[in-house]
Amino acid sequence: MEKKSCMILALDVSDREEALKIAEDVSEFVDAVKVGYPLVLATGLGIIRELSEFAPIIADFKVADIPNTNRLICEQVFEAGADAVIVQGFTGRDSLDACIEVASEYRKDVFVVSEMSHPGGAEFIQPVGEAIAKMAGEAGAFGLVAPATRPERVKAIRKIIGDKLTIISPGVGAQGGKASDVIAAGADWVIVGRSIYKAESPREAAREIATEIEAGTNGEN
Ligand code: OMP
Repeated sequence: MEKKSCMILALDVSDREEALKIAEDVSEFVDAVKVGYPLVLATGLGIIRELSEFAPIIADFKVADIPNTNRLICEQVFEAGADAVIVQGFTGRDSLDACIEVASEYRKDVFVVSEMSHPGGAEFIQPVGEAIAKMAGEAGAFGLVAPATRPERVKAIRKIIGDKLTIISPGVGAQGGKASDVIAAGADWVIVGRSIYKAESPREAAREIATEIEAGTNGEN
């Protein structure tokens, strides 16, 4: 995934035509499209290959099972054409290793959730977030998912992992986070869903956020 706009679209719509239209309209302003349960359960796994025409695809299935089941899930995800998969880290090192083994067989990437962006993310996963981040680095994951709603946590996680892993960060817009703040805190990419796909013009909404990120990274705000 090439770093240009520093933005990933979370395409959580449930209609195939709408999904394809939005992906095409915003492709100029996003470096990847994240596809998860809402869209895949509504339209089928084949949507991954259709969308890959517009951008690299991150399959967000937050894989969280025993190693054998994780392996079977990841095989399906990569056979379907995804470029990366998002997995949970709280299931432990053996479960994560299974995902990373499959990803390396397919020459694909794994992102590990280290802390979640919603208020409930502070209840159980935040206290172990830094340990998960450290484990993900040791296991050879490509990157982490860390919350744009708490840029100070992204900063703390970045300190632990150094430059070893990339950080993708959801929670911008609808959940209250600001794209340029979390990029300044150490995230490589922001993940944006509703603020783009629910906008009257998804293309204009994506353009605005991309401009904000660019201004922020140039030290203009
Ligand atoms: P919006 O809140 O609509 O911008 O969407 C955020 C996207 O990021 C959704 O697809 C969420 O499922 C996802 N997400 C979070 O919001 N918080 C997290 O902690 C982790 C994820 C994720 O793994 O992508």
